[in-house]
Amino acid sequence: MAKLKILEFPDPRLKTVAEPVESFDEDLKTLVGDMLETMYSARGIGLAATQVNVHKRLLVLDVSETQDQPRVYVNPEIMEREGEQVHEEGCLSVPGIYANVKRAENIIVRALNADGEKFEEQLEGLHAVCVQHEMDHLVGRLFVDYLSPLKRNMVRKKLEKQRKAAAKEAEDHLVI
Ligand code: GNR
Ligand code: NI
Repeated sequence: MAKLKILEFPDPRLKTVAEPVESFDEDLKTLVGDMLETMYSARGIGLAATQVNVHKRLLVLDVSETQDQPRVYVNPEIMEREGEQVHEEGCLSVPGIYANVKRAENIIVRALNADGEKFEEQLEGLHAVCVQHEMDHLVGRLFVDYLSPLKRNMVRKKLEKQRKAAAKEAEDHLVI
């Protein structure tokens, strides 16, 4: 298994629209394993293939408290949505930024597992939020796209500042 690099906003590759998965081969299983390792190591509850620069319709998540219930959704489709919920969201591609986002409360999702077998389930609460957040990534959308352009610009500047501070920190720690 391998930990993959997560793209960060405003990387234009995060705007790529993913293509359906067509082959359920060993490469797909390796990618799923690598995405789960990447998600757990980053302490995320979900990860879309787009975030690791693979533009296929595939997402993984684990919304369990014990972080031991990995779930895989290949070519996911939302068949039905009902109700509304507002949840504070974060994103591994927008580190350190949190904002309230309005999503459907209940959804019915149809998808395939890593073996290409079809399943359908009804989700609510955080599980439903997470699937909707990840499916947005697959069409090139981030949760900050729901904010006003002004706020999104503030996010861009804050991330730039964070990155500069991190680079300076790394420099300060250089031992020669
Ligand atoms: O780790 C994550 N937490 C989270 C919290 C609220 C709503 C959505 C998420 S998903 C996010 C991981 C991520 O960026 N997935 O794309
Ligand atoms: Ni995200």
